[in-house]
Amino acid sequence: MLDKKEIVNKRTIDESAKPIIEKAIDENLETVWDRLEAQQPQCGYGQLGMCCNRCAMGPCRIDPFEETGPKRGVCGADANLISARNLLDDLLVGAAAHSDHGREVIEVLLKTARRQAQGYEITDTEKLRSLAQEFEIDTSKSDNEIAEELALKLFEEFGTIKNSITFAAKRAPEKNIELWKKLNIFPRSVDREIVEAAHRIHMGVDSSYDNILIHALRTSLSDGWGGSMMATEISDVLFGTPTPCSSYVNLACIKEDCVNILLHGHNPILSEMLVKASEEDDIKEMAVKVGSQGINLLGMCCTGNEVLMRRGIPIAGNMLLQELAIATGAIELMLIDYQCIFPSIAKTAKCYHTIVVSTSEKARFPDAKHIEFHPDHALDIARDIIKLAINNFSNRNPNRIKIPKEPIKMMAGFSVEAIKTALGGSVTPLLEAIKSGKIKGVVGIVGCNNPKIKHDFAHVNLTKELIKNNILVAETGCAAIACGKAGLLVPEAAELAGDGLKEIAKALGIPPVLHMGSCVDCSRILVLAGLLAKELGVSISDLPIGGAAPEWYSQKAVSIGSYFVASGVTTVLGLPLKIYGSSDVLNLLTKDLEKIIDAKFIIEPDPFIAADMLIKHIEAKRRKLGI
Ligand code: SF4
Ligand code: MSK
Repeated sequence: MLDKKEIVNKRTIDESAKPIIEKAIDENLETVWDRLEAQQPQCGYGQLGMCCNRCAMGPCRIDPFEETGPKRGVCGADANLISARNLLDDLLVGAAAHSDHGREVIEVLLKTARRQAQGYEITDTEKLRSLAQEFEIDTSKSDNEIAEELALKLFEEFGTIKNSITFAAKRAPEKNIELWKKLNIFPRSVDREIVEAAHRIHMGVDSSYDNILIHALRTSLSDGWGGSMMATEISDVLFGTPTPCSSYVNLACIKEDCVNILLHGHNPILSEMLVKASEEDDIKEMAVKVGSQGINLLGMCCTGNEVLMRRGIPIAGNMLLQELAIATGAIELMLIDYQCIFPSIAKTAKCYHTIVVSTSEKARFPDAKHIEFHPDHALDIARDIIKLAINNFSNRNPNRIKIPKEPIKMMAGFSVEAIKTALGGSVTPLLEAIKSGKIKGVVGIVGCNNPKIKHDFAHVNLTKELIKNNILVAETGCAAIACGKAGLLVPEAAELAGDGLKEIAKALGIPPVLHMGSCVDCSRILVLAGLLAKELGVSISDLPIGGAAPEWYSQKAVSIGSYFVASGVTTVLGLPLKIYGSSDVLNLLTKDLEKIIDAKFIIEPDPFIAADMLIKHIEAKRRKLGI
């Protein structure tokens, strides 16, 4: 039997989380780690991807090891097919989640252009105009006219008329496009690929596992170069393209003397309005009148990353900290939009005074107060939500408040544009540094937390190993928050890097680990890779780069990992895909794919071994390029 300290140390490496995990244990608060424990042993068939619940003849399961066990489902599907269909099912959900988020941002752009959205404006007109050029829109028009036409054209990226995703056609290197066309995986449109994926996995449609997996690559490309990229770009147009900013991270960002409002989920469209409303004088006065020192807005997960990147709003933590933030007893209100929010979060909040406010019509949560977001009166909604938080300040129980001590400084805001600016206007100096060997390569570390892995352990150790070996790391999502908490997102962290990377980071005054944004902002990593490859005249797969999702949990991460691989970026997953029941599917994704697309998945939970594999991969790519 482990004692409390041992339990805490087994769960996380985050020093700000440890005292709150202890508090949760003392207060008998159920958290994600308790629920994981209660689920043990988890279903072996499920872990191997060998159960199918797709139709009413099932559920069926395949026993890949027992000689006498069933080898086909009732319909005749074998282990390969069941596993591939399950994987595509996961992936299409992830691609849909990113892309539906993108669509909502475009809807706000359209309403903003038509002056039907309260509180919104076009902030980055330069990006608006450069996107207009990509979409062949006459730029002599007014900003609002351009924005309206652009929004309507972007909606077509979801439909079936154009048959080609514009960003993929215009931003990917020629060699990638040629290969995608040859393999018939060039993405045609966002909705088409996702709906077709859902169609293919119906019983009696696509019954060839490799054909299903090929379509999985196409679906993921429609996310990375489509839905996610649109979400990123249009959020930049509306709220500003990020530039480097300093802020703070971890649970110590919660302030005992302030009204604390936590912004959790993924879509910045309402949270941006909360930031705006929180700066209004009457709102500030109201917060002081209830005895607080003011309003303290805090981010969590990727809504947090969005407002961190653009507004420097401090971020309280990543996915596994959502319950712990509430357990500090000092959160007046948690605003949730969608994705990565525990369905039980409002039940957790009931143990404290925290009000959880759900805002999306498509994401209701039991026990949460629902205040539905509509862009036409977004600012009024934001004001009402803040007032609700202010009025809840007096309901705190001071005896139950515990906030850890030290917030950690961090830098964020490294959009591709900001990276280019830091380099003097183009990516050429980065390429020169790569060619000279001062920077050996670049790895994108992305994705979530998962209670099956010690919280933040894999993110932080993989990152440290890579920078030590002169590999620049670009991060998004919960990975970036993990490394922020570990003190790796400050220029001083250059001291932990190898000599070459240290020299460059110091000269530019940047961290050796660049925070590039939220999950949808993995598209920024694609854009950067595309620019580097185009400048060298090669395919993305020729570059000395890699990807990793060391602690992933989400279907969105399946899609991200797949569009990295489909774009030519070999990617390490720290948790296995559910494909181990089928050696053919496993071989295809982790071996044979390399012959087809010059990139593959690597499954490796140990961050030190994963780092070694990525370093070797990068060295091999360098040798092939002759650098
Ligand atoms: Fe079983 Fe086939 Fe139905 Fe899946 S689709 S549940 S394997 S009968
Ligand atoms: S929030 S998808 S846990 S990164 Fe984007 Fe974090 Fe993964 Fe959600």
